[in-house]
Amino acid sequence: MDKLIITAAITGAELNKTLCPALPITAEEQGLAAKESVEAGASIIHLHVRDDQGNPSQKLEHFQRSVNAITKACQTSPIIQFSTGGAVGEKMENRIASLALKPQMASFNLGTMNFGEDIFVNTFEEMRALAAAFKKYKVIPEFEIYDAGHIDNLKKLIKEGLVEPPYHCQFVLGVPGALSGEVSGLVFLVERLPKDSTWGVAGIGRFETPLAVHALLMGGNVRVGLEDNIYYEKGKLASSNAQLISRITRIAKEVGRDIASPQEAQKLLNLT
Ligand code: KMH
Ligand code: ZN
Repeated sequence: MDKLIITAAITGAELNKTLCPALPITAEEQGLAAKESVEAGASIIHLHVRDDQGNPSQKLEHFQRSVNAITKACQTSPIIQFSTGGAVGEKMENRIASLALKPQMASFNLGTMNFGEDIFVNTFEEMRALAAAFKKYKVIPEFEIYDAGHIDNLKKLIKEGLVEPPYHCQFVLGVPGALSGEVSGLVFLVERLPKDSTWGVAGIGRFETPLAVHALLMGGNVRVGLEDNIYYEKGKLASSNAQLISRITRIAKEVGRDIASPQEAQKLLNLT
């Protein structure tokens, strides 16, 4: 099996410090969280950024200052993956705009869906515009798949010639309104991927750890972090992103799956 790529989803767009005191919000806090996450075994930082008030932002200046803080704090630079998902309700033109900073990777959401009580909008017209921006700025997409139909949407974009291999797919399972986080769902999704795909799983809430363990045994990759789950165990908040990552690193090593360094992850994902 290839080495395990761990992505740290350190901040997200839907949470705040009232819900999760350990959530990194400022660029400096994100720098420290990224450093600790990389030291704990993460090779990719999935990055959402905030404005000076702590609200979700897609502004280039806010991405740039977080990138600077992460680069400064980390001895070994992780792969920084921008979120083009942003917060629910953010306009697609603002979500696309951040790609102008040419991050190595960025997320690419593959469909419209219920997202809790909200609707997360990703129309085909918007996805085509997003695909064009990824090509223009030569950014490698990570395809976010929340439900089975999103794989069909990816196949449609491939057929239209808008995206090219390799396809790195992230199953985000357990969002209320999309596919739940049962293992049978994960197996079904993996079987339906286009060939030339690599994949990982991000289990939301209580699905985080069980899905991560199944994925690492199945040869997939893993995303964990406070964006996806704020609890270390039932009723006990996580103290940091690194705490969640360390658990996966420990389990992976126990079952003989080695952890990829950022440089090894670059090779595995064809980023170099
Ligand atoms: N905040 C969610 C609505 C992504 O980063 O691309 C979307 C999200 C996905 O977090
Ligand atoms: Zn995200």
